[in-house]
Amino acid sequence: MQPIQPVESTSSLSFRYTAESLDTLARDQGLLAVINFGKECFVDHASGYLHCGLPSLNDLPLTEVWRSDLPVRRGVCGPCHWSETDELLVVALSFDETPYPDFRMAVKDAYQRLIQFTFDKAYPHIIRMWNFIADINQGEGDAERYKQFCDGRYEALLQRGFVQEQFAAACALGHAGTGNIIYLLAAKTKGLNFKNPRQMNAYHYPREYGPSAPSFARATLATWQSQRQLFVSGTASIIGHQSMYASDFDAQFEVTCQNIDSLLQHVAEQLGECRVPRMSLLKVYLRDKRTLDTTRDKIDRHFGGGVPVVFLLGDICRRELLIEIDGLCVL
Ligand code: 3EB
Repeated sequence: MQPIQPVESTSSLSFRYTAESLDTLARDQGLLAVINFGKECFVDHASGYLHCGLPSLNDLPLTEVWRSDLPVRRGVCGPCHWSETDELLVVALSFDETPYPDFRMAVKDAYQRLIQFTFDKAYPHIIRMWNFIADINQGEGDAERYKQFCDGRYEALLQRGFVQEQFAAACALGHAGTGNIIYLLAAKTKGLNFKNPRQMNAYHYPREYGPSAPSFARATLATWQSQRQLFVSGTASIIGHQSMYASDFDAQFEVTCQNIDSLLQHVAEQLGECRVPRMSLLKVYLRDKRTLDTTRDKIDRHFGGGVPVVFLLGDICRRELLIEIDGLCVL
């Protein structure tokens, strides 16, 4: 009798939160990205490590690590730090707006460079965009920095020929420090974008939210050689286009979780899956660190206790929103 062969599974892309030292991590040949939590917001030009500007509220100092079992190449190209396998590309840049006439122009230039790079490297399909922005709620009316950010991102995407249906999953959070960082995950093959049945597509938000509606999808499914991964966008207490329960944290938490549930159910239906998938990795953004203790319990109760989660202190892009959750779902 032949012995049963163990099933070798090659991971195209995996994510974990770890307390390992950066020196230990650096020895991994398959490293695609290292994301540090903390007040600093920049791409470290020496190591390529990303610093997102949002302090973690977890007990252990965690770092986020992306890796692949496939051969990884990495490099620097102007302001862009990148890493790639044969099927995917990670590209990051940090920027300072001082040389630009306004924040919108700085964001537009950053996005143009990032998109150009994905085209040049022939990974034209954006799967997920992460945006960490200084003082995201600063400025009044259309001059609010988040609205300027939406303008700049939209103009760059439009100029490079993207249409609404191609906008990928994203998150956009603010921090109290200086600097802005954007990083993208892009692929050789197209992702599949999803709407949330409880929410209006963000790119259809009415004019009251700013001159350019936010350019993102509620979730994007990436199909890699070895697995399918659903990237769930930042999700908050918004029904339709309206923020719900402006000053009630507990109610916002409930609406946020219901929104994620309805998204996952919708995705399962669309894909013909008989079971609704569960979240595999979570990020919880809190505007006020005093809500941490209650949130920990609520997260365990809603998503189950075993899901890796980081709690980050950050500003959600609408002033009245107190919590946002995003994450990954391995299908
Ligand atoms: C919302 O649903 C909440 O502008 O990239 C969530 C995810 C939000 C992404 C973005 C904004 C973004 O409108 C905010």
